[in-house]
Amino acid sequence: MSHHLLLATIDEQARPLSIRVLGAYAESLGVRTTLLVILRKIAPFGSPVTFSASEIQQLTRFLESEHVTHVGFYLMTASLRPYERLVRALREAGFSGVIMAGGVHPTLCPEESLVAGADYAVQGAGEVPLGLLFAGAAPETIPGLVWRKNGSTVVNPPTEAQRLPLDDLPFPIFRFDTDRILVNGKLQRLSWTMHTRYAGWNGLLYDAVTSRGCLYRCAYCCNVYRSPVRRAGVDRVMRELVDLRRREPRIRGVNLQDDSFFAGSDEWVTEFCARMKTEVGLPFIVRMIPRFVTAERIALLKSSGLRYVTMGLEGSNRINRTLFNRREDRESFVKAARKVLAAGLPLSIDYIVHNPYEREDDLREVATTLNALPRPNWWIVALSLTSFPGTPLHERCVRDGTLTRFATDAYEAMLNPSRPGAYHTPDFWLDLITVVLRHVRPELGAKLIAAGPGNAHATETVRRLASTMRLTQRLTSSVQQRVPRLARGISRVLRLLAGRRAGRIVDFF
Ligand code: B12
Ligand code: SF4
Repeated sequence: MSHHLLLATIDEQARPLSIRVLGAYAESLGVRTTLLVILRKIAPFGSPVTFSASEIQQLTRFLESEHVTHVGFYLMTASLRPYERLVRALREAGFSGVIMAGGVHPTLCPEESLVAGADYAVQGAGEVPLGLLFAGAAPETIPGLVWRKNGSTVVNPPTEAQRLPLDDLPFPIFRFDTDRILVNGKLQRLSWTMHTRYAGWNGLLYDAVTSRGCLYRCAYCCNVYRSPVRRAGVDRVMRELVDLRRREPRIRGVNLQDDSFFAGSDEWVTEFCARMKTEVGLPFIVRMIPRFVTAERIALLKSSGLRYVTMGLEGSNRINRTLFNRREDRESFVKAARKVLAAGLPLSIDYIVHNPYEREDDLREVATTLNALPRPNWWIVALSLTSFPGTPLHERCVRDGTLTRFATDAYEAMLNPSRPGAYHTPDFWLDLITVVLRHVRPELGAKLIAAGPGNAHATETVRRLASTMRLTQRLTSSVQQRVPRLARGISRVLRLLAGRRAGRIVDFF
């Protein structure tokens, strides 16, 4: 019987990069592959992701009618429990094919990822284990495979053999009307229209990875590939993007998802830039690591299409050093951020909030750091600290007994600060750092920071400014979705009004 592999993911957005990459490899082996995106909001504490009887029925019908022989799930930590429920339901509904999981969570926590009713889990890169499974290899010979033997769980250690040269991998699947999406209770074809509705950025950006691994070891991070970073040759990257342009001219840009794209050698970056401009001609986004930012690199990347940069500040110097194990500090961050902004590029800054280890001094330092940046071309993406099992941060929190002080939970409420009674960053600092500072002049910023939450007038000012600015953001993004062409103008007017208000307030201080 011929194989049919359904590769699935549970995600907030229809951007299934991992299964696109793995699915392309399965197809290159001659295995018919269909991708399935199960769209779900990240759950808040106490409201687990569940599946309705009708959803299970539609999935089971699909598995039957399309003769699916293997179901493979990509798992982040937060998808483990929903996956467990789904496996139970599919088995109860009579599905008898192979069920397995891979991805970041099985790599971090292999044993628990082999849930009841499933056959296998895979630790590390999935291409080689998947190929061996389809070739009928004995489980004990498959690197990274997690399987059962006489009722107990066996974890085969991952090996070097799993690390295929990135240049040899086929281009990720990127197609419409073949794959499926389960959204609003209905299993539907993943068409271009669905993609533009659910993929974020109106579906116009193509997610790509050119490397695996990261030079750093931040204590909260689940980067399972670590150092050394393995990178595809520029030629392989260009062929993928040129092919994309030919097959999908509706794509308007590339979102490079590499953890440390910017840490590539000067030669790699220079060749990438030259060929991106001449051969691909699409604008792109990258994540940057502050110490690797130089004015020359920024200029080079900008001239070849770089439009927008994401970079992490994450915490104060004390938090970065003593808790996060980050090698970057506020000096390296400000230096790099200024270079990005001086080049006229918008900068999105990741910052970690609701950290039970933070103190007032840390928050004041972060606010002061951000207040040193020229306005208005930057903003904060606030991420709630989540302690993921398998990370050094988690080990420390278990030792310290602090897990229940976290407002998030890796399994039940990943990045969603909803645990009752847990620690939250005080509103004054949260509003000032994540919303207000970038909209007000540095003099007002400095006054608010110096006044602090103990000053009733400063507290009221920050609260009022933050609520006006949040309303502005909500209005702009709602207009953006409905009438994209009007959004920029409306946003400018609203910002001007908010700015006037802030101007009146600075006079008051
Ligand atoms: C791109 C990316 C995204 C993309 C695409 C997601 C995806 N993976 O398809 C988007 C933007 C959607 C995304 C969103 C989020 N992400 Co994200 N993301 C990444 C990133 C940077 C790269 C993942 C990737 O595609 N790599 C390339 C592929 C080819 O490698 P891979 O994923 O490891 O897959 C290989 C193996 O794992 C295995 N494999 C994978 N699936 C399967 C399935 C089977 C059956 C088998 C056998 C093998 C197998 O084979 C693959 C090929 O070798 C990772 C960091 C990282 N380096 O992993 C974070 C990461 C996965 N994200 C993370 C998080 C927290 C999020 C968000 C919560 C972030 C946010 N702020 O909103 C959301 C949550 C989305 C949700 N579930 O609702 C965390 C997950 C932590 C955890 N323990 O769960 C990570 C690890 C970041 C980190 N450093 O901590 N993300
Ligand atoms: S720099 Fe980013 S990807 Fe690398 S270890 Fe730190 S958080 Fe993870």
